[in-house]
Amino acid sequence: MSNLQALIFDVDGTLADTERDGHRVAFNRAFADAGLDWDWSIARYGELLSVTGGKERIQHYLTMDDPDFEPPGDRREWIAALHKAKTAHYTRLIQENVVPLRPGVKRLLQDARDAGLRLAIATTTTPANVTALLQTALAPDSLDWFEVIAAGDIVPAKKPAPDIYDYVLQAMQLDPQVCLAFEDSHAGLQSARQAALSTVITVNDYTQAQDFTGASLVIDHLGEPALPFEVLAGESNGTTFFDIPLAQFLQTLQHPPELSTT
Ligand code: XBP
Ligand code: MG
Repeated sequence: MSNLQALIFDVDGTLADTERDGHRVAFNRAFADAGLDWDWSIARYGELLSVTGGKERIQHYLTMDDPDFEPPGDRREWIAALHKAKTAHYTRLIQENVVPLRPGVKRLLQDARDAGLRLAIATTTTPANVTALLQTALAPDSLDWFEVIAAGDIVPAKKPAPDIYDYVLQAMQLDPQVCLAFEDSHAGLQSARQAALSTVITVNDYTQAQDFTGASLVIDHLGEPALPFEVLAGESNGTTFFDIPLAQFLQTLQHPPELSTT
């Protein structure tokens, strides 16, 4: 019998495919505004996603791709200002509804609320980005659906470090054994698994070739009754879309110790 109590969601790539048409476009607009000739193509951005966090990604790109460029003034402050401009572009884009939620996300969140499960968010992205996405794509009141929204610089080390999931578990006073995490990336899986969370992966174009060893279930999306998911690894208990009984099934399985990264 399951004692599942909470579902914890990543945002970027998991709730919505925000990276290619949201974050990437916002970065490029901020670069253009700043007079930079940087332009992140869809393919190059896929490589840059291995660096989690927008400020960290800019820092990495500056070092690797434009090492001779000397930002004016303090480098950290310059990156922070550029990133702030990117966040403004991103929230505007999201408010224009350019990025919908992924299949099954809204249904699962509503079902979880109806079932009395507790909900939380654990993400690398900036808090304003989460607010814009939830209010626009989920529901105007949906910030209240989540007991904890842990985002961005609230912890010192971003994914793949476990800090953001540890923060959520601490804030909710929950053991990882009674929770299930939802992620889309290798870095996100490492983060959740190091926090001892059973983790479901919904892959996307940027992450489908990544290593998801240690995940409870790997699927192409959460699915709907009329839109079955494809199981890429793991056992879906005969279900074709992600529902609460499947969440409970996966939580009771837990993980054999040899798959644990803790
Ligand atoms: C998401 C990210 C984020 C966004 C940019 O990772 O890496 O950095 O791309 O967000 P995850 P900011 O889904 O694993 O949390 O620019 O606001 O940092
Ligand atoms: Mg993600």
